[in-house]
Amino acid sequence: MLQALIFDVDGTLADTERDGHRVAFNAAFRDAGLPWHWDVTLYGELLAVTGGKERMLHYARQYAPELAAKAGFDTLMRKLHVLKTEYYVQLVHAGHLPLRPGVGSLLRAARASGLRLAIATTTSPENVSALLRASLAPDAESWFDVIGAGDVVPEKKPAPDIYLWVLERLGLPADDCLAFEDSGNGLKAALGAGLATVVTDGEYTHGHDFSGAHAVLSDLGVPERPAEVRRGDMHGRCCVDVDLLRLWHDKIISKK
Ligand code: XBP
Ligand code: MG
Repeated sequence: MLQALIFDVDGTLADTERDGHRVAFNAAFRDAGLPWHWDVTLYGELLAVTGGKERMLHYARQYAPELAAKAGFDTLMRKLHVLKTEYYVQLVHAGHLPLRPGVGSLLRAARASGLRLAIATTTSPENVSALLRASLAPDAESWFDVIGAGDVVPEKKPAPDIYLWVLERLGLPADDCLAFEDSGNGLKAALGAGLATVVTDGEYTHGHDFSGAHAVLSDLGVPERPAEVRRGDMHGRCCVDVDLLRLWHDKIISKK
């Protein structure tokens, strides 16, 4: 029986990358006096590397190899990431990163129907707390039984580690849950943990390989603007509500 919904954060709960994380990275680079600037296009390419620290290291090795090779570079990256996270949290608290369509209503309805909620994300815990408080509700962190974020696991997405970490702490088998993702890396991670997954793609992930997803939608949909079904057993447009998720889950399990 469906017992829990597990949500990715960046790109799934909210469109946080282009106008959130990317802006925060550039502000940190500026403060550090680094001549680095990640424009919208370059950032879309760098998103192939999950984890902000890992993304900066990847960029430095490619564009500033002499700096990356210097002693103390790792310490510089960690300090830079702390600064970036401060800027990102400020952006979130300023209300610049609203939830995607249908996310708030689905979370509230799921909670009211007794479904458990969890988060499995590559982003840093501070970012999750800030987004839930600013964009969902001041007490929203307590809505989630488990929040798995950032460095709590050695391997980030597309490795399944964060989803396995969350399932273990939920005390549930993957078959009793559904995952929600926005990217190819995230889908791989969820599938790797045995989770049936609903994808809502975005500007940076449209066109990713979503093989294995139960459904691929433009977003979760709202009555005044139902979501576009890009792939799945529905045609046209839909709004993802608890009843539909239970129907999908029953279909998935019956095919096992
Ligand atoms: C997206 C990520 C994160 C963010 C930046 O995470 O890969 O690294 O881009 O956040 P998800 P940090 O889609 O799994 O939510 O700088 O805190 O890593
Ligand atoms: Mg994501």
